Amino acid sequence: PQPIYLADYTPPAYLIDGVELEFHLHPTATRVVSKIRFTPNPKAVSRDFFLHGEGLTLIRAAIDGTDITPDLVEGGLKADVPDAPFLWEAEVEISPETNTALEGLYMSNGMYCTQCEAEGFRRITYYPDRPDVMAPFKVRIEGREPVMLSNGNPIASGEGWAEWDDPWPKPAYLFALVAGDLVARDDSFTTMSGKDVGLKLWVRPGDEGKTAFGMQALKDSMKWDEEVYGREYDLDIFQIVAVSDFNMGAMENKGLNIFNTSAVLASPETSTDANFERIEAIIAHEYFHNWTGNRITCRDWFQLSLKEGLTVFRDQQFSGDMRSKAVCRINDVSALRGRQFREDNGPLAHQVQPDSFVEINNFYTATIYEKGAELIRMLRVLVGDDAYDKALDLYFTRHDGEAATIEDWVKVFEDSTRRDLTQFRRWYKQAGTPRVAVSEDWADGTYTMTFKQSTPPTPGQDEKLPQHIPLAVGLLGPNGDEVLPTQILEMTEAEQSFTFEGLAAKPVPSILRHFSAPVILERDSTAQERAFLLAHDTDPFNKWEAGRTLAKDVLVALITGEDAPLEDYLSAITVMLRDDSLDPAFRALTLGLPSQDDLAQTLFDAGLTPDPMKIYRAQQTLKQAMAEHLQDLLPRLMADMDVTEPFQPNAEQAGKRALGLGLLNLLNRLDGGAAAQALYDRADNMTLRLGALGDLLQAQKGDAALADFRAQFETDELVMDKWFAMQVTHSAPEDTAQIVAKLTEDSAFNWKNPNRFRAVFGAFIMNPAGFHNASGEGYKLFADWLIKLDPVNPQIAARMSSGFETWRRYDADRQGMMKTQIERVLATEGLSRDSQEMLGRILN
Ligand code: HT7
Ligand code: ZN
Repeated sequence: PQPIYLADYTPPAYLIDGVELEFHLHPTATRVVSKIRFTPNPKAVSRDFFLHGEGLTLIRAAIDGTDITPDLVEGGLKADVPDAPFLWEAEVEISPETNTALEGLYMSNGMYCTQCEAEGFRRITYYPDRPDVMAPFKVRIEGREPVMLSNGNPIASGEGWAEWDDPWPKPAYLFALVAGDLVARDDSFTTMSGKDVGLKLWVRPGDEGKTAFGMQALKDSMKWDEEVYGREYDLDIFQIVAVSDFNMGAMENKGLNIFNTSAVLASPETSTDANFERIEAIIAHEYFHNWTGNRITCRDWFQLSLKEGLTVFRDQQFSGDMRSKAVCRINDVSALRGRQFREDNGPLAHQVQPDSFVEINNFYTATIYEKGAELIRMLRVLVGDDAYDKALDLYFTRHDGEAATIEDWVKVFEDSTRRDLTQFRRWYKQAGTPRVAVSEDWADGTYTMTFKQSTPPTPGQDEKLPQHIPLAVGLLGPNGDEVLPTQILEMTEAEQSFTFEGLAAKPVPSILRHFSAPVILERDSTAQERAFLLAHDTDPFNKWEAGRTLAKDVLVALITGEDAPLEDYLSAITVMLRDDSLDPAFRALTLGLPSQDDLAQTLFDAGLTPDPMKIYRAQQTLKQAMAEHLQDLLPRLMADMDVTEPFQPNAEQAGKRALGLGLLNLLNRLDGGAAAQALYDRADNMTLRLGALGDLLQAQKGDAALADFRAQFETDELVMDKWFAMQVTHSAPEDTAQIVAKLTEDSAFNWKNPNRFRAVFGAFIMNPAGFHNASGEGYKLFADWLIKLDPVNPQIAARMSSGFETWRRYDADRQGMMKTQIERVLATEGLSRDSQEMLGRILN
C-alpha cells in the first residue's frame, strides 16, 4: 500500500453548496440517492472531478439532469463535468447487513447505524470524502424502522419516513444515520442565550434504566463549555444513540453522537466507578467536539490532533473541574505513560502531526490524542491562563466554519500573545519522548540546577533538535517548608542552568510539578529524598510521583537482585495511608505500583533485558511485603469503603471505594480470600462486586463467584465483557493463554463484537506475564485470532496488533517467537491495508 503525504496536499477541485440524501433502507439492498450541488473551487490547482467510493453498486448517475456513465476507477469514480456550478445526482446500492467492518452504514442488533470518520462516508455514496469539503445536508430516510434519525434538526416525519436538516456546513465524516427500534430518555437544556435545546438519549428497549447518568453528564458538559469556553450549542436538538457494535468509544457526528454502549450506559449495579468516570469524560469529549472538531474542523487528516488533542485537553479540564484535579491529573499522566510513552519508545512512534500515513484509521493513537493534549497544556502553561483564554477566543472567531490546520492553531497563539512559538512547533513535528537529566550544585546559598535534554531517535527521525520545555519547579527547605513556590522555567537549549540565590540551606527540588511537560525526568535521588517529597511536597502530582519512583526503585532492585530500599518505601507509604487529611482517592493512588509494562521499559532503557516473570514476581513480592507491613492498619482503613449513604458515582464515594479495594487486595494475600468472599456476598454495586471478584480469582478461589456472576448478568453484554476480561486479567501467568483459548470457545464469545473481542484479547495483551509466557503459546494464539479477525474487522485487528509492539525489548527466544508470528500474520493472503501497515511498522 502506498503512503499519502502531507506535502502533497492540494485544495479540493470542487466545493459543495448543498447535499440532499435519500435513504431507502433495506438490510442487504439499501438504496442511497444523492443530489449534490458542486461549484468549482477558485483555489483549486486542477479541474479533475473525482469522487471517492468503496463497495458501492452504482445504479445511475447524472449531471444537470442528463444521465452519464462515469469512469469507475480504484477508490471511486471520475467524470467530465462543466466548468461551472452543476448538479450531481447518483443512486447507489449498499448492503448494511454484511458490513462487518463497522465503517459506513452497517447493522448492529437489527439497528442501522453509521460510522463515517475517517473515511466511511465513501462506503455510503460517491462523494469527495475529505474533511475540507464542508456542506449543509438535508436527509430523507424511508424504511420500516420506528425511529429514523440523522444530523441536525427534525423537519417532518410520517409513517415510514423522516426528514432532517443540518444547516451547519460539515465534512462527510460527521454524517450520521440511525434507524431502529429505540426508546429515548428526554430532557432539555436552556443555553446561555436562553434557547431551549431538546436532549434525547436513545437506547434499545430495556436499557432505559441506564441513561440517567449519561444525560446528566451531557447537561454538565453543555454548561461547562458555556462557562469555561463561552461555547453555546447551535441546533434545536442534541441526540445520543447507544449501539452495541462500535469500533471505538464514541463519535461526535453533528447533533447526533453515536456511542458505544460501554461509553454511555451506566447503573450502579452494572457499572464500576471507573466506568462512570470514563462515561462522563467521553460524553464531554464528544459534546466538546461540537466546537473543536465540528464548527472548526481539520483541513486534512494530518491535522487530526488539531481537534483530538484540543478536545482531550478540554475533557481533561472538565473532569478535573467535576472531580478532583489532582487525582485526574495523576490518572491522565499514568495513562499517558502507559500508552503514549510506550508508543513513542517503540516502532510505532510518530509525530503529533505526521508527514505521511498509509491507513488513517491507524493514526487514532495516544500520540495524536494524549500527547496532543499535553502540547496544549504546555502552551497554556507557557502563555498563562488568561492569554490562553484570549487565544481560544481568537481561534473560535478566526476559524469558525473552516477546515483549519495545526499551523493555524499555533499562529493564533502567536498573534494573540506576540510570542514567537517557532521552537514550540517542534513538539508537533518531532516524535519521541524527550529525556531531561537534572544535576545540581550548591554553594554559599546559591542553588543551581542544570538540565540536559535529548530525544532518542525514532523511526525515520534520527536527529532531534532541542524542544521548548516548560519545567514547573518548586524548592523545599530541610524542614519540609516550601522556600520557593512553583516557577515555570523555560528550557529551550540542549543544556541549560537555572540559579536560585539567597537560600539558607540546600533545598530539595520538586521538579516537573503537575507534570508540566511530557518528558522523562532523569534524576539520581536517594530513597530518603523521595520519601521526603512524598511526605512534604505541596504539589500533589509530585507527591504521588515521589511514592511511585520509590516503589519503582524497590521493584527494579528486587528484579535485578540489588539492595532494595524496601523499609523506606514501607514506612513512607504507611505514613501516607494513616494521614486522614489526604483524599482517600489520592491515598489509593499512592498504593498502586508501576505497571509491568512500565518496569519492562525501564529495564530496557537501562540496557537490561526484561524478564516478564521476574517483573511479575517482584510485584507480588512487594505487595506481599506491603500487606504484612500494613496488616494492623487494614481493617480500620477498609471500613470506609462501605459508605452508609446510597451509592453515588461521585469522586468522593469512588475514592473511598478505591482505597478500600486497594487495601482489600493486600489483605487478600494474608487471609486467602476470606474478606473478598464476604465483600462479594454483600456487595450491592458493581465496583465492590468486581473488586472482590478480582481478588477471589487472584486467590484461586473465584469459581463459585464467577458462576454466580454469570448467572446474574448473563443477559447484560457489558457486564459479561467484564466477566470475560476479569478471568484473563487475574489469571496466573502460566495459565493465561489456556484460559484465553478456553474463553474463545465459550458460547458467549461473540468475537465479531469489538467490545467482546477487546474484553478477552485486550486483557490478554495487557497482561505481560501471561502474554509473554516463555512457551510462546500466547503469541501463536493471538496471531491466530488476528488472522481470523482481520477480514471481518480490519480496524480492530490492526489496533490489537499493537500487542506485538514491544517485541524487540525481550530476550532472543521471545523475540524469535514473536517475529515468527508477526511474519505469519503479514504473510496472510488478502491481509488488510490496516494490518499490513501496523505489523510492517512493528517489524521494521
Ligand atoms: N472522532 C472519533 C474518532 C473515530 C472513531 C470513533 C468511532 C468509531 C470509529 C472511529 N474512527 C475514528 C472519536 C473521538 O475522538 O471523539
Ligand atoms: Zn475526539
